[in-house]
Amino acid sequence: MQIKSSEITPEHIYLTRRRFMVGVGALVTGALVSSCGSKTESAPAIAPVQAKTIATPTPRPVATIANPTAASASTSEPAAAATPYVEPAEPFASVKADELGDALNSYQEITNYNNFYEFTTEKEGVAAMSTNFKTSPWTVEVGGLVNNPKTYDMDDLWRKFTQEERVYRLRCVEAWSMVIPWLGFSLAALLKEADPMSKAKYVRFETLYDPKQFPGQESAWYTWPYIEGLRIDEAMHDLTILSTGMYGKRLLPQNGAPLRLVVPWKYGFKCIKSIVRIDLVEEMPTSLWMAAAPREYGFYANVNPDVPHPRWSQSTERRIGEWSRRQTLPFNGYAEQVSSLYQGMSLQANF
Ligand SMILES: Nc1nc2c(c(=O)[nH]1)N[C@H]1C(S)=C(S)[C@@H](COP(=O)(O)O)O[C@H]1N2
Ligand SMILES: [Mo]
Repeated sequence: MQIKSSEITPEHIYLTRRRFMVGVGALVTGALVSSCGSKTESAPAIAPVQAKTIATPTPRPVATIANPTAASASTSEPAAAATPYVEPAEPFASVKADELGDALNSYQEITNYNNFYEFTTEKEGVAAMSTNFKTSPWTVEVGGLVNNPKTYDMDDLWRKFTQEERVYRLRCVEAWSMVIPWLGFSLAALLKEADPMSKAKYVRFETLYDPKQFPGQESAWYTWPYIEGLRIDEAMHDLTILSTGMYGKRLLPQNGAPLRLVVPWKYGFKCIKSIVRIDLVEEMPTSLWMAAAPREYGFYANVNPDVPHPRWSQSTERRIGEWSRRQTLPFNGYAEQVSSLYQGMSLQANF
């Protein structure tokens, strides 16, 4: 698909076409939607859970988009424009490719090839090792330099923030990549609610620390828990989301359930999984990878074909499921949206 750059809006970038809300209001809306018999070709073949008894093969109650062309940026959109979220029985995405025309990776691929060192360093072993990981109850504490600190449980987050489908490329620093249809909400919306103080300059994220569930946390090679950070303007950028799901389903443990960060223009290790704390801070946080190997992993970690990792080139990558390598794109293909964040900064020095 060719889009003139003048026509590119954030909406075109991640192809958001579906928005969801949950809760009582949503369930009522769901009933209305189904009784109207609205359906679209691209809608998931799913029915609201509580409507099971009346659900017949046709017509299927669906999560339609109120008005795809009028859909606007996530943070200002009233929740009322969203459709009810109902977890589909089968993985579902409303598009088949990203905005560059690259096909989505399969649900199978995305859930069976993972980096999650709290479980194991074996990518193909994470899925099996994480099946019993306890994601409920789960709370996320938002605090630090904010006027409105708050502890959310996952229901609060699902209910309060409109969930959107966002198709992004994920580029691991190890030079492989995937195209993933995430479900999630704008981090900016959460941060606005927290109301950062003016001296807050960075956002610091922390993964659960629980060696009983995370055997990898017994390893002394790393400083647990996993920590990541963003500059506050990076955190507020429209492309940055907290993900709650993937392919229309709630996140599985191997992908960072119940809540993980997704910052598509940075290497995958910035996308911290299974988050329990989000703090606004004054100083640049030291991430687990910065602490482990400061010469190899910097704070910024912007995808950059021209800045090699000390031990390998970053100019090409292997898309999972493909044989030949592809060129790596500056900022993972999101340069137009994010390069202004780094104006006047050396991308070599700030790797
Ligand atoms: N807590 C935690 N978050 C993490 C990691 C990890 O080991 N622990 N690995 C990172 C790396 S290196 C990558 S590439 C992505 C992989 O995400 P995926 O398994 O969902 O594809 O998660 C990132 N987030
Ligand atoms: Mo990675």
